[in-house]
Amino acid sequence: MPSPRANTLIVVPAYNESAAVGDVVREILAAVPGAECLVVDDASRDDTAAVAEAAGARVMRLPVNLGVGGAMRAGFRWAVARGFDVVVQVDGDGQHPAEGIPELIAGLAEADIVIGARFAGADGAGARGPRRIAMWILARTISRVARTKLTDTTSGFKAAGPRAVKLFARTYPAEYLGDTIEALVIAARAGLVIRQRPVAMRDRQGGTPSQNTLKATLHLMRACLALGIALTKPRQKVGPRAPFAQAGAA
Ligand SMILES: Nc1nc2c(ncn2[C@@H]2O[C@H](COP(=O)(O)OP(=O)(O)OP(=O)(O)O)[C@@H](O)[C@H]2O)c(=O)[nH]1
Ligand SMILES: [Mg+2]
Repeated sequence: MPSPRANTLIVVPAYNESAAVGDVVREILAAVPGAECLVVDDASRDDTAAVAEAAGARVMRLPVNLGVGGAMRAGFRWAVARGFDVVVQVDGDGQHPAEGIPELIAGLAEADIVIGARFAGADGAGARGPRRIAMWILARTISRVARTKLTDTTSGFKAAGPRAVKLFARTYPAEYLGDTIEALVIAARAGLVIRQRPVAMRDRQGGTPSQNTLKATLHLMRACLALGIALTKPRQKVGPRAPFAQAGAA
């Protein structure tokens, strides 16, 4: 009998994550038995690919660095080509505890995309100044477009059901910041149902942070600009939502 998770692919975009990615893969395979884990190694300069493979992941090595969006699009295409209809995105630095994955997958019973949202401060409550304003603009605008309250729109911890997987294999934005903001806008404007579930997140478990506070603030301000541009693009078409009984079996 096939495992209940046999059609679930966990995709880990990874760039120079050899310090953490091994534990990340082992934790995923233990938390979601039957699922397959694909690490998309985005032309890392360390041995991310070898470490991930040794931990039990399938590994796709990109010859040039495409960024998280390009890596995720490659992951979604890989998923569609092999018949996976659920894709969960998990960071390679250990910030997303794998025990939260079944909860996100369970949420796909009512939604096409389930975002793992950090509890506090995600909508700007704990931040100050321009950072807070940028987070507030993102949360408000995307909530309106998605017709649901979303507080953590830049979260990289997300589950995509069958309609979203097909849409994203075609259109997942590879542009700068596209992997979070624009992907949600494309999905919402195509009529997909987006929901969030609260999840715990940890500190990065090794490797080097990609951003300091100033960079993170600039990143959020650019995200607001990217949001404006995403809203001007044509809408994508997707088919009707089919019942998705398997996802409920957590
Ligand atoms: N494919 C790909 N993945 C990347 C790239 N840069 C970062 N990542 C991965 O994307 C995920 C999130 O990146 P992080 O650097 O952890 O970003 P963050 O969580 O916002 O910030 P910190 O953890 O504080 O550094 C991790 O799994 C990274 O390895 C890239 O250029 N390409
Ligand atoms: Mg991180």
